[in-house]
Amino acid sequence: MNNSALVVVDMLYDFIDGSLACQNADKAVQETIRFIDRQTKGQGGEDHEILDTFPILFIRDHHPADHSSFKEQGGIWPPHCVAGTRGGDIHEDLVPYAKEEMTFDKGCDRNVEQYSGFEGVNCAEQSLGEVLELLDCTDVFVAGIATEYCVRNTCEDLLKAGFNVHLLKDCIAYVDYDGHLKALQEMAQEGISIE
Ligand code: VGL
Ligand code: ZN
Repeated sequence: MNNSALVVVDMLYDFIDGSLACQNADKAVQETIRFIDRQTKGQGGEDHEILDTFPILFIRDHHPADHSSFKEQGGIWPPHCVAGTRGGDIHEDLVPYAKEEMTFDKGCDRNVEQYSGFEGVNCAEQSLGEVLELLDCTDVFVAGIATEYCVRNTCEDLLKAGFNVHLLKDCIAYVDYDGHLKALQEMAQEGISIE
């Protein structure tokens, strides 16, 4: 039997309307909600047991204020997703789906750039990969921001760990359109299913 889950990568305000606002971000958020509704609602639109039957895991870029990836520290990015600021918060339309123990933070160590969310950790110090294993997942759907960075690195780590990876192409946002297309093409060649 196939067990599916959804991983939502970095749908955080700094990547949507903040310091690192990405193209297609608003649409990606709304399409992600539509995808969730399709998985979790019956034909009549009635709510099923959303979170128990279809796990939704959230990744958060979650940096200290002096993270090494920031320009002032010699990195390449403007400051973004600083822990405790609005820029690091999950979009409000997705908050109803985000359980604390299903929320995984990455980039918390000032010295480490961590694009992949695979080793992000929840409030119980469990990693995303560990929780997907505990849930007996075989198939992981991925939505999020940004295609070329966190989405790609997370998808590749999931694939390496043996999951079937389904990247939802309407549910992702990007820094650069050409970079996005190139990343999609390369991921498809690697065995990630673009849907
Ligand atoms: C990301 C830039 C900087 C990402 C994180 O999650 O895609 N991009 N930090
Ligand atoms: Zn970051």
